[in-house]
Amino acid sequence: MLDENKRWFPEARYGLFIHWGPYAQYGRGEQVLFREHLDQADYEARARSWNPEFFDAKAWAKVAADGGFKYAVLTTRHHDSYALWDTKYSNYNSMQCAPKCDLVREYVEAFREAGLRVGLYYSWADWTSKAYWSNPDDDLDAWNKLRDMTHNQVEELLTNYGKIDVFWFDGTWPHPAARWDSSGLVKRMRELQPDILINNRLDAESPFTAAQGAVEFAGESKTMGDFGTPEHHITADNDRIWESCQTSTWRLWGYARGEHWRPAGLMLDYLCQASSQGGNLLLNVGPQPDGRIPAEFIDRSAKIGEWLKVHGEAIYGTTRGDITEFTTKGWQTLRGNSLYLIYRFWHGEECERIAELATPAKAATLLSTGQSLKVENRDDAIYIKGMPRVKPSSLFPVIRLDFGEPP
Ligand code: FHN
Repeated sequence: MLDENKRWFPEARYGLFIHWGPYAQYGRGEQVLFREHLDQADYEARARSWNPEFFDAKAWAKVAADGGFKYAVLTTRHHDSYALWDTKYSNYNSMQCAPKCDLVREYVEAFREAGLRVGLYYSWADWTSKAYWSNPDDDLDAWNKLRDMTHNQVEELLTNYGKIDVFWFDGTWPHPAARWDSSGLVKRMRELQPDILINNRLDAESPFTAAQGAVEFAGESKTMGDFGTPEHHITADNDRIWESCQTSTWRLWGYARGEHWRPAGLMLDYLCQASSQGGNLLLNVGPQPDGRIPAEFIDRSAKIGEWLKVHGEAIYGTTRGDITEFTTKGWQTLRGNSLYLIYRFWHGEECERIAELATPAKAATLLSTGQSLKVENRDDAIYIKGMPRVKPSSLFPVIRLDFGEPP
């Protein structure tokens, strides 16, 4: 059973993932250093001079709030090891380099002020480190320095920035939890922030990661952490809470110039699918190198935010629905005595037949318009009548079936 102080997470359903760092200057995603075998010294020199002149955390927070997101997770350090905060364990950070700004502090303060919960992403990986790419036994001093850097920086982030709601690890591979002392770090994290939710990317050699269909390079653990993190896919985990992370462009997480953007309907489909299976969606954006969020994302996110203003009760705070016959038409969620039918397409029929329901329905409401629909409870099924022939919503129409007093 989830602690009372952590139940906000599965109820929130919808989080904004933000991948941002000096790699955005290249416009080719967040892994350009590694994928294109760039010269480390050249990359670092360009990173040190990176200065996002239009960065405005309050503007980011407004986009998130308008989009209906309930929490956010910002990359504080990706695999290139550049830190977006004033860390004392490395001068390769946004305070000592060109921005002269603690970007993490700007982010947490602006998003809290906008009413969102704040999460921090931190990669165990340091692609600039020889020790990271070596067998730790070859040079234990170097390995221990790398591991201690990780522990110290995480402790800094959980000490100097107020209440942190989510900690999102990444990049354990190719080293197992024992090498990182993941358990020891998690123990310390819970001492510092008792209510924090920690994801499961804590062990590159977890049997779950390798054998049970997880995304093997994600370093997921089945036994450690508070929630699962299926990446680029939506796979329900019946044993614990989980959150699917998805990109808003083809598959890159960091800013990609000229990349194809997924349509708002597809992004919303991810959210409805995850919610219908009892999980969260962490939808990613990669801000531009100048600090602005791409207009293409703002446009799509606002459309979903508008839909959530009218239909959010079918998403936030719901649990999974499981009426098999409806699955060809859309997604379904449950909240108390209400069943929500989320239509991925509108068939234009005047009547909807829902079998498999033991309890007679008291009322049916088309959320998109507020219109009450006629309900007939017959022996074989519940019939909803009076549905408009024309699709009533720009994205996914929703019908709420009430089996008790309407919410
Ligand atoms: O290598 C990273 C990748 O750049 C990105 O940060 C994703 C987000 O979950 N995680 C790793 C790939 O699993």
